[in-house]
Amino acid sequence: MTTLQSPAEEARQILGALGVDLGRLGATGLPARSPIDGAVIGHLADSDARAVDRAVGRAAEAARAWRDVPAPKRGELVRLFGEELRAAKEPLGRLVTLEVGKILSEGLGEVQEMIDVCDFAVGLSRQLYGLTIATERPDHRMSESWRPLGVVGVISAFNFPVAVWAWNAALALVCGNAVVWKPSEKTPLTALAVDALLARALARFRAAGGDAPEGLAATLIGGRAAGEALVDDARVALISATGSTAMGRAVAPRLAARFAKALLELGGNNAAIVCPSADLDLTLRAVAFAAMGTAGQRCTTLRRLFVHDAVYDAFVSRLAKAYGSVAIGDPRDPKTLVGPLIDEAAAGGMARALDAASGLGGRVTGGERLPGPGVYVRPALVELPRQEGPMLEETFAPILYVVRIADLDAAIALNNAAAQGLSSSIFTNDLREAELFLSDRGSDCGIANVNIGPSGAEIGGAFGGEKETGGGRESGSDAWKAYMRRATNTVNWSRSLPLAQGVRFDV
Ligand code: UN1
Repeated sequence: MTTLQSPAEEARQILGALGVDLGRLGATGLPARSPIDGAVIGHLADSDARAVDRAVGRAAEAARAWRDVPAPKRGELVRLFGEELRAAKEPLGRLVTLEVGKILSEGLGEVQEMIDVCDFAVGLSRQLYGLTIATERPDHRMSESWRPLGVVGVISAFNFPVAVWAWNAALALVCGNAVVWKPSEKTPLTALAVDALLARALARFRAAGGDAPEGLAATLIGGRAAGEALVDDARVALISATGSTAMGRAVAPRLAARFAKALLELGGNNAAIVCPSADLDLTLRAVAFAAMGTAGQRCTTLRRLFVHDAVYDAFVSRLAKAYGSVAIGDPRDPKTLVGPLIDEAAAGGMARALDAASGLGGRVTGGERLPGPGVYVRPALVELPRQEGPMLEETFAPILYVVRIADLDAAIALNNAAAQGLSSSIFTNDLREAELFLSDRGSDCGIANVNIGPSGAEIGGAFGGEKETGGGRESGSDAWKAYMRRATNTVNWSRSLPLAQGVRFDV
């Protein structure tokens, strides 16, 4: 085993190198920890409602100036930010690993996802297309155009502490908005690092004559009170919130009460179906990554597996071997595939779910607690006689429930029986099965894949899901429209006033 530096020491070094003022790390306030050993890296001041009020006030003013900057010029700021991310990919990726506990290749992948969405947003900054619409009236022109919303609030979760903010911020900024971010209180340090990198991009943008107002992008370190103040602030036009369904249930009615826009990215209880014709080597690798990767802490993590009777015994025994042998430990060690859970509460949730599954006749492989410091567990494979109990709940931990199936229609019904509808997969080489899964009668999720696991989406597609996942879509495709308001514009360039629908009103 390679000797590695203490996570706290290494995190401080990286923060300093990335331009974060280490003076912000004090002895009181919100603790920032590394799950690698559970040690506190430092404490940060907790933003109160007044701090939120000030940041939103500045952002509202900034948004009024930023909307006057042409969109392709706004894209230039995001391009510069993408350059900063490219230059800092290695240390920032390592900081993600230190603060979240995901393995280094996933930490780097998270930064790559930020770079990708910046590139996407830069292209988009010249493509915020509206429509020209046929009008029934002569010498009239009808069109649709897209305008900035103003202030966009982003509330993000610990598991993708910086990428999810980037999906939102890169798009929101090219769309002409100011952004106020409340990162998870479990991951404030990566947020501060990203904030420092954005400050560098802003400085370069201004030095080149760009007009970026103060307060355009604010980062508020804080807990629930700060999040609530952001959600309730009438000047915030859209809240994009990523987290649990419980969080969404608390946020959505508050936004509805003030008719604000909501972009919700909530829980997932993602499934995959393994059919008799599946390439089992490929399926094994896909299932292992989707279920055990990020220690089961992605919203797209594979949690439910339906395996056809014809391949069940052969496949599940191989899978059990993989669960027994996967390397667990310090995520900085290149041999490690599964790092720590974020905190003790996550291990508690996992243990409770496994107990409940055993009570239902589940056969559990793995799942045991490993020695710390830090919360390390062996991922668990749970063979259940039928889908019930904890299998229908999202436990944010590496538990994969497996159920034997005899027919595809029944498996699709089981896939769709979850309360959430984020991501789903089928493993098959049968065209008819694949197309059925993707059809109207198939998966009801926002993401449906063939011969790929449910996690690890690229930013080019719209990301999000249905039902208790919240319905929001982020990153690619036309997700940008969520950050703008649509205006339908009709221009009469004739000398008369024909009314629509043939209505007469002659005064
Ligand atoms: C999340 O877990 O909140 O598809 C986001 C994926 C990643 C994003 C996950 N691109 O797994």
